[in-house]
Amino acid sequence: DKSLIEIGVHDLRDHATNVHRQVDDTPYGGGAGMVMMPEVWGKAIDQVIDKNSELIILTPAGKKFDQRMAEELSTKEHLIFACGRYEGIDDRVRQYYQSEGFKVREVSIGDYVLNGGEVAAIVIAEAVTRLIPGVLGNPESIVDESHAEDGYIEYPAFTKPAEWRGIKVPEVLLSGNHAKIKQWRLKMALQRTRDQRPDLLADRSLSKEESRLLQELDVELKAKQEQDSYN
Ligand code: 6GU
Repeated sequence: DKSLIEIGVHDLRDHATNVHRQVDDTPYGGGAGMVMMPEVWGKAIDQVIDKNSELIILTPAGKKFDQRMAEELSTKEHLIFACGRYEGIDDRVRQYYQSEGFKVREVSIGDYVLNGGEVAAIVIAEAVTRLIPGVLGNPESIVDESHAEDGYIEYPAFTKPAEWRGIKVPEVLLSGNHAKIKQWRLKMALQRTRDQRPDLLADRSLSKEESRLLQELDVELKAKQEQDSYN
């Protein structure tokens, strides 16, 4: 509506070179599966590429997409997503556009296998476009979210009512004590990160307060385990 972004979708088969509209063929060297033909991809890409374009080849063999990459991509003028199917795209497509001076990257959205790169392209498009100024309603929520600069998972959120199906909102959030609330949120963020994403904590140094909060959590966990062993 605001013309902040423009997205086009293209059918690879429109660029097929034979009557069967074939886009894949058997792999040189043998083996299972089919490989996408370079000539078909070349014709398709040539039709949309210009000097501002960067080519992104979606493949489970690519570099893993993350928020950093989303931020970088959000500054680019034009992205072409080439969605691979089958056993992937003939590698000469990557080689050719690289040799022509284009930035080409192979990107994966995670360690699992999809049938094709189409859904991955949609995932990346959503993560990237929401970072473009003017796309998101409230720019502040960009800074405060999970995977923002601080590298922790976000703290849990609550809204009204203060009690729902017998479960109360943590008292501190109703206290109006903003320093206490900030500290509680950091503690919850640390706890969640340690429980769900220990990999995020592994390679970073903690501040004094963060170490203290984690120790507090350890003590609370031990106390809870003792309690549970009685019950
Ligand atoms: Cl980009 N493509 C496919 N086929 N599988 C994936 C992927 C991409 N990212 C994760 N798994």
